[in-house]
Amino acid sequence: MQRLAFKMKLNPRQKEAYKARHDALWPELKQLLKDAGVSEYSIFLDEETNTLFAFQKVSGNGGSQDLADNPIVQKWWAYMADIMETNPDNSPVSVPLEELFFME
Ligand code: RM4
Repeated sequence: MQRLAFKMKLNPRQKEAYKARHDALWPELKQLLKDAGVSEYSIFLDEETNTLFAFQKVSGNGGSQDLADNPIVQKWWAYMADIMETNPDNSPVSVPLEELFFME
């Protein structure tokens, strides 16, 4: 099991919309993430910079941001694109973060 973290960018004044959409996460996306080996997936917001900090455990070769070929993920990214910084394919701009400390 590997721990992954990455940051993304939320558009200004979109905290409520972002949280509401995630509170209603599509069941098919949740199942897809679990089937891909993603667990303990949380996303935090730094309101000062609108930076989203994502953490997840992964049991496979990649994490949530490595599922770009999946149509459900593509549909979700298109759905979220209006409130996030995205790449031309609607994927959220995601910057991997290096773990410097871990305590059991
Ligand atoms: C995020 C972003 C991620 C996705 C989660 C569920 O806003 O779209 O790629 O894995 O939602």
